[in-house]
Amino acid sequence: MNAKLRRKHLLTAAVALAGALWPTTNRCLAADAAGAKRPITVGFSQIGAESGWRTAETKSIRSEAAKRRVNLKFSDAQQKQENQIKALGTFIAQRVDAIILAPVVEAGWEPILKQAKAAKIPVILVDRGVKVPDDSLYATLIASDFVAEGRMAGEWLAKKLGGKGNVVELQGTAGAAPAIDRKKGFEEALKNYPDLRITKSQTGEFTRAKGKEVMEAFLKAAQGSGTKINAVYAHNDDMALGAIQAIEEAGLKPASDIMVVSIDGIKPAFEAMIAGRLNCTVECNPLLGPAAFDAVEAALAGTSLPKKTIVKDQIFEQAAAKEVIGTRQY
Ligand code: GYE
Repeated sequence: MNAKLRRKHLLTAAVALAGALWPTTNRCLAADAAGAKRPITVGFSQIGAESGWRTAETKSIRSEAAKRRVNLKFSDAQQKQENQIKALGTFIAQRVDAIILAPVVEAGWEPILKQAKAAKIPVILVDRGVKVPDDSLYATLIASDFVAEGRMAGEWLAKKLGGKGNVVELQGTAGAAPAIDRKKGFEEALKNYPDLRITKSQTGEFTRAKGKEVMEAFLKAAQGSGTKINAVYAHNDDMALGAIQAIEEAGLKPASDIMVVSIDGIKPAFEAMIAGRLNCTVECNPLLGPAAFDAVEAALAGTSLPKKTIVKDQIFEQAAAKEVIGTRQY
């Protein structure tokens, strides 16, 4: 090898070593010479677009990423955990700086989260929690207290029905934290009212179409057996809106013949309350973008984060809908 070629090889090796020691992606939002923030890359694994809530969450994360000049890699899992696991694998292979994950179900995350941890990529959980034996597998969880939401809905309904009646329940996605916890909270509230019972309970997968379909089946069964349905409790507004349609198509009046209470507080729910078709909604705030990227920045800066940040929610009744709708952001 001549001297020129040897010099070239040495230079290539030096560049490769420097690249390994100082990766080109920044591990924090450091300021450059002009004082501007240098961009980081964040992978966001979203569940899908099953509800108005979900769309609002996606929008909030996308717009906050743009505002902070974060390079966002967005992946839509179309409700499938396997797609989310694949997306996380790709993010890890691409050596993103951080991952934001909205996990569709609670179970089954340990192996992929271990891979992220081994690659030193912090994972920020938004909106839904996971069940893992070691909570160091994620940096933090930013979510509402779904048990409290279910309890609020249950207490409200119990009062409205004077502690008596038959309730049918439309559950969210099977195995999802909000479906498990909203059921739990609602049942807890009903424990104090032995004459108020859940007579039917089935998943409506958090969608309008499935909510309608399941409610149609509930109404048919009730007609067949002669049992009256006094109320519907839906784990989200979209399923409630589907159920309302089914009730109307069956010739009944939603919100008076059959009470309807749900969770999320999206604008269409407020419109339905104003139109007298829905009785009550418990808010669940989807505008998680700012908090999610605050957490990303803190994790990359090595600041310790609380394991859980609870987003505060409140309940809205039909009577207040008109006054409040103008202030709703989603
Ligand atoms: O309530 C529902 C959505 O995970 C809190 O998912 C979220 C839930 C929300 O599809 O509408």
